[in-house]
Amino acid sequence: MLEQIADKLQKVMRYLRGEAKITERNMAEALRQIKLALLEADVNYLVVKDFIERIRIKALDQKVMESFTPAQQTIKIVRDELQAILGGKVKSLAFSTSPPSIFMLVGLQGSGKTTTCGKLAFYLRKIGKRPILASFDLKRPAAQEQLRMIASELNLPFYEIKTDKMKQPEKALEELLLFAKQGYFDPLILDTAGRLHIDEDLMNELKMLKSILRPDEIIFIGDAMTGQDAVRSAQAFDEKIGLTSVILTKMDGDARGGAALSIVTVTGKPIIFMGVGEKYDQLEVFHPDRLASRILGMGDVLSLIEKAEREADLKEAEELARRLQKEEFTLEDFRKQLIQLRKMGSLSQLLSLLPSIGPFKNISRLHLDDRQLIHFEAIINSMTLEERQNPKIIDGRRRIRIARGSGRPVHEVNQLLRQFNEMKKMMKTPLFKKLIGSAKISYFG
Ligand SMILES: Nc1nc2c(ncn2[C@@H]2O[C@H](COP(=O)(O)OP(=O)(O)O)[C@@H](O)[C@H]2O)c(=O)[nH]1
Ligand SMILES: [Mg+2]
Repeated sequence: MLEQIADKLQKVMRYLRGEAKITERNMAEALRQIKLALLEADVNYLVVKDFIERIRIKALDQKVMESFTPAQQTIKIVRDELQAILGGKVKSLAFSTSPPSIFMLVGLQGSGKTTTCGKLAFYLRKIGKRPILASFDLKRPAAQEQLRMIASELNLPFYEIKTDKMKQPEKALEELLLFAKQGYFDPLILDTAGRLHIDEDLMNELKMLKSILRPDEIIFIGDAMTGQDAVRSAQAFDEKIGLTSVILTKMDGDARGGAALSIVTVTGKPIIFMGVGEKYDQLEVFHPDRLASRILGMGDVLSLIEKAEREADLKEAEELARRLQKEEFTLEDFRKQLIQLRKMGSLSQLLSLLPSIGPFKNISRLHLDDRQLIHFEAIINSMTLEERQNPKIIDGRRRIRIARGSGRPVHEVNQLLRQFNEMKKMMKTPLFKKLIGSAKISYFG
């Protein structure tokens, strides 16, 4: 996610760090590079222009230039401005004081509306709400089927609007509202029709839905992978029906970042969530501050801690924290840790949240993918207890035996031992301890 833009901007930040003084000259060079990076990332031209100008003014302020750490301060300015164009603060959904709240999802076909309806309901139920799903499509009443299947997969309530009822939309929607109200559901999440292109027909249908339902949120679902096209269609939807917020999907495939970095400024609507994969739990609250830090390689430790808090097996986390403090981390712990990491979701996704500096510099070299984790587990399972406690004794002969036992090649055994040592180093850092520790505190505190 956003690797391309992150790569380029981090290069500029390294350039700035290398300069002893910030002068108009090296500042101009840095700004030129930032501008190029943003334009290559397909960020809206006007957004780029404003962004660069604001940084120029702030960074060339006397106080910054004469300070002891001009580069650091400039980087902070870039970070803050990046956060600003991503929307500044986290925005929450607007729930109604007289339930059910109504959230209507709109967008072009294929943008991820139906999937996101499911993800959103799944997320809201997790935080204690009682969502209900429904779908309205005059042209293709059968479109409901997809949402019904998602609902049944996730065990979420779904209200079916019978095809013949679609002919009297007002009546059908009133019945739907009554059902939601009487069942104390909140919110009602409504999936709507999509087209490949914006057309009058669709807009009229959505306008009708809006005037009957008076939704609390009209959320534009934009496919981040389509870059400025997503921004343009958001604009068009906003002009025709009026939007309250945006969810960007397929951020997992969006290396450039053009949509995320433009859509808030261009439409004036906040991004509230982002989709980061096809699975139903791959919807994340959109944190402009954390994302800005992540793009600049400052890491997103808070997200990581939250993830650890949510998913980790906390008893084991505590035990691990204890062992880390005593520095007796063994391969057996590593094996448990691997199992835990697998529970926490895709490891590469997790590792990408760590800052790419200091002890974590080589993290991308670790190349741990989820299948490899399973292989590693198999290898460790083939070791004796003694070998797990004291990996130093694992010589060439033992490596061959372990490889045979686990059905993995010897070089993979070597790789595992190497990565174990790297991991051991990494785990001794205060940051990692804090991470493990926070999981402990939230559970035992
Ligand atoms: N990788 C990825 N795929 C997504 C995401 N959200 C949706 N999709 C996929 O996008 C495709 C279209 O989604 P769908 O919900 O049917 O779009 P709709 O036509 O707007 O209702 C499906 O294959 C989804 O699995 C996401 O955040 N990441
Ligand atoms: Mg759909």
